[in-house]
Amino acid sequence: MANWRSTIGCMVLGSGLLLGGCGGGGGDGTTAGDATTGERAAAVGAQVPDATAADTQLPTLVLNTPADLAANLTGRIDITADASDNVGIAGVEFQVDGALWGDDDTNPPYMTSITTTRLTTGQHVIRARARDTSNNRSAWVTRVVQFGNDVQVPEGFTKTALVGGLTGATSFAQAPDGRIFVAQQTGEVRVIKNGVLLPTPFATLANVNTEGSERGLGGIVLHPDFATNGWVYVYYTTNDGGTHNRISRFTANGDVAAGPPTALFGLPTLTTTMHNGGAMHFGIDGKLYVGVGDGGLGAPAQDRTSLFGKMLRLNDDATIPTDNPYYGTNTGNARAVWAIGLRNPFTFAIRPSDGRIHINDVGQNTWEEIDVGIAGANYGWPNSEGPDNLTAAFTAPLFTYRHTAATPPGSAIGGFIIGRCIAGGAFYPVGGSFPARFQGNYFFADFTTHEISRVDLSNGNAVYSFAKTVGEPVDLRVATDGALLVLTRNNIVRIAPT
Ligand SMILES: [Ca+2]
Ligand SMILES: [Ca+2]
Repeated sequence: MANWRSTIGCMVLGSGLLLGGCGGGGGDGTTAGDATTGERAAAVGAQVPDATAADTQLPTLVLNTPADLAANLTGRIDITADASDNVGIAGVEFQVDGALWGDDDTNPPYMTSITTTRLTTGQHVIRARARDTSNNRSAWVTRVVQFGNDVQVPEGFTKTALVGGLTGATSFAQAPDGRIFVAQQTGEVRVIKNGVLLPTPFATLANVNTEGSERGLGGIVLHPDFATNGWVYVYYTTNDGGTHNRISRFTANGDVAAGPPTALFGLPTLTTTMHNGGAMHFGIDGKLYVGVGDGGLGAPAQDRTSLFGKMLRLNDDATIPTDNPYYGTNTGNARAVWAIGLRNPFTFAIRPSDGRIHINDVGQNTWEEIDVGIAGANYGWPNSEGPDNLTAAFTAPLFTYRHTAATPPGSAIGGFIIGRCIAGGAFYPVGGSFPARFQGNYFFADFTTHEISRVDLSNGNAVYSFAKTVGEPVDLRVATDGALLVLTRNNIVRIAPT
């Protein structure tokens, strides 16, 4: 487990070359930064010991308030710091959630403030660093804090119900034409067109097994060439030939299926109703990735010849790619195994820009986790959960959070992010309609807390609270218009800049 709090400070430091250049007599005039730095150096000229020597000594900073792990903050909070340097401090920069917060403070006392109601209730990360007159920067000093109040989206965003009227929704997908396809657990595929839930289902699956609370239709994905081939893939529990999960494919004819689906790939017979998995997405390699739960059995997740507790990789006709990691050592359908050691990967996401995969694995007793998808990786279940009992054989989670608050709150891995069932993941694209500080983030939801958080992949995988829904989230998607869509059991919530 990479401890993101210890990696935040690893920013590239400014060099002392600018001051050296200025001291050469008249300056080399190469950058506007020289003039600025030169002016600052002149302003503290009495402190410059040798104008011809570069100052390479970093400034230092002490962040006085807020305290680390300050909880339930309300009202306005002041962020205050002291800075010192061998030559002189040019300014102190502040960040909130990985983005600069206001201008540099160039005069002591160094401070800024934030009104807590501007950000969503939950975890936020405050940072400060000092810059000296030679543009040397201290490491970021970080405080992880928790905002109180009851704020459900950050300032500048609105949350609206795109559509209601769904029943037992589990997964959704969006066509290039904007239509949204929703899987309902009892076997219906519904279509939302122009913001309206069509009364006639796209299809209703026959022989769906919905025993227990987890069986049924659990996943849906559209082929990358859906616009031309109309292929809609579903993952569901069927009674045909013994109770098992199956991947089938419909062909669309307008807003309804052209006929019954074709069964493409069968998973092993189930012996419990739990941990069915069901998430499906196409990679940028054109392959179909499938998250399969451990069937409530645990141990088979470590058996690379079992299909339980795995990420699978298939061709779009459910034949098996010959470059799968165990293609040469497994036989039959087990050649589809791509990664092992998962408990219930009910949701995952693939980044369109480069194919990076984040697998959300629902935990058992203590931890929820986000794993980075790697061919042949072993994520440890059932021997390891979250950061517990990791060995060299297991790939540690990218981020993991507890089911219950630590003592004191926020002090364990995962900080103030708490939940019992990770469900829904989406990469927010660079160039989308969200402000720059949200772009490139990985958003994930928790079914039990209804909270949506975001992983700041460019800031040491720090995690910030983003939104909260009324209903229970089961899936996330960035819509074709750049909004973040949250599928709950009975509606779709749209979150977008105001
Ligand atoms: Ca210095
Ligand atoms: Ca794991």
